[in-house]
Amino acid sequence: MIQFLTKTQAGCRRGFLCHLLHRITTLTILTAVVLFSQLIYTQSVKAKSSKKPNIVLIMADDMGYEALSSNGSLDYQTPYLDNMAKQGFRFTHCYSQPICTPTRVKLMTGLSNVRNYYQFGKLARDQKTFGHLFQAAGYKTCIAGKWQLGSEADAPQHFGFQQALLWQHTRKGNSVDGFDSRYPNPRLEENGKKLEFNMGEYSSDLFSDYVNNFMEENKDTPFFVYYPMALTHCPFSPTPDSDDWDPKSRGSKSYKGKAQYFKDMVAYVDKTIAKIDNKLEALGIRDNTLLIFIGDNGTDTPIVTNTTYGKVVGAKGQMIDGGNHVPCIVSWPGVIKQGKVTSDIIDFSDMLPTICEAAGIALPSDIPFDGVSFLPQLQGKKGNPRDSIFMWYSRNGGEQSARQFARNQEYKLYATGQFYHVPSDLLEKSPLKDADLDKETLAIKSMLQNKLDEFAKVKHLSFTTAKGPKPKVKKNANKKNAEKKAA
Ligand SMILES: [Ca+2]
Repeated sequence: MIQFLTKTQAGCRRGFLCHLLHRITTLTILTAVVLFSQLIYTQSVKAKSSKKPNIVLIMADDMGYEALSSNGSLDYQTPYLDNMAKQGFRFTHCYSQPICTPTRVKLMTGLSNVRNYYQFGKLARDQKTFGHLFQAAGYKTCIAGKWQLGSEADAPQHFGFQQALLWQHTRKGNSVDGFDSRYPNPRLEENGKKLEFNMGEYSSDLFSDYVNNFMEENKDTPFFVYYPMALTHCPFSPTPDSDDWDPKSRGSKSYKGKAQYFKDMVAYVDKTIAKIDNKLEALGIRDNTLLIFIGDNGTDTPIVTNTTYGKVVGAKGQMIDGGNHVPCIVSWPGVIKQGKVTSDIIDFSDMLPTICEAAGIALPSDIPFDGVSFLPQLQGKKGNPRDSIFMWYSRNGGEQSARQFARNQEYKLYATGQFYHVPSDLLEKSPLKDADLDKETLAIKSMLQNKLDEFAKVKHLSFTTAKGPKPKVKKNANKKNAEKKAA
């Protein structure tokens, strides 16, 4: 019994020490686990908050400012884009170039056309694009939609896009027997490889599927998607949602098609934006994705749109407002905390510096970028809004035929001296005379003249001897064979 007690007491003493040691050890381990967990959590939050944003830049073709119901259209409805605008930013003064290629060159390089535009349908091979900048920064890059910037098979990769599904890349936009190949059963190229579709496919569905697949595959890495849509360029023709959609159609044979379908095409743009936006949401990356929707130039003729501010006549290709006033909706739920309609004026040279700043990409110092980043405004700051924009436009690149203006939200001054009040004179029929102007308006005119003078000093670079290969001009005799081979 004594022995048992002694043993028990000794056991108790040993047990107490063991218990104490055990508790100390457990507490030490627990503390280490808690500290370690906190460290992991802090790093994870830090990683999450510092993860570079994805950029999705979507540009409709020939869809002017007035085509969105949020911008005043009474004839078409764009509920999805309208809702996106309500929660994001809607710019009421965004200006492109009057037609496709000049706009694309300006958008992709961040430079005024006066510096680097040389030919319709071409982008000089020695130019640096936003694709290059994002790829160099470790982004995965993708382009889908319309190309029309050089038919070399490697063109999209050469300009910084790792993945590409394009229309009018290595082939012309029409088949040899005259069908437009951009919409139903389209002829496309994926990374330069020809693809034929003949099962009732619609190009917008193919492009948006491609974009969505790319985003899914790269959801864990920052990515940059540039989607220059085929819609809503002519030929105005049925979409899969039109009553008379024909899945066997080979496309329109007339260049313009029928204007009555423009409405359906606008609705399909809206539906496509919803499809991509919903995909971002489903992937759990919507908050960290900056999505920008723009139009590449004004609506084409013969489209006339009734709006809350009167009839707007499509003026693609022209210097008047209807030729280059375009929609711009910006959505970034993780950053834009409150929806805003802004009258800050922006042009297409501003997109490159804005998306680069959003991604933390420093602009190369050897390129004289013309844009101003509007990122601060998206972040709720005043930023550095422009007092005016400058446009230099020459369809075929010649300096002699170039037209130029500088403008602010209300007034526009041409290099040739004509001065207009745009809101009251959309068609620019009544140039203002100095004698009729008050001091304030004369000061605006003087400010715009300074802008014109500033760009008058810029040297227009000639790309007739561009570093890249000159485009091969096919002779008519060879055209038929080339088209047969392509098919
Ligand atoms: Ca266009």
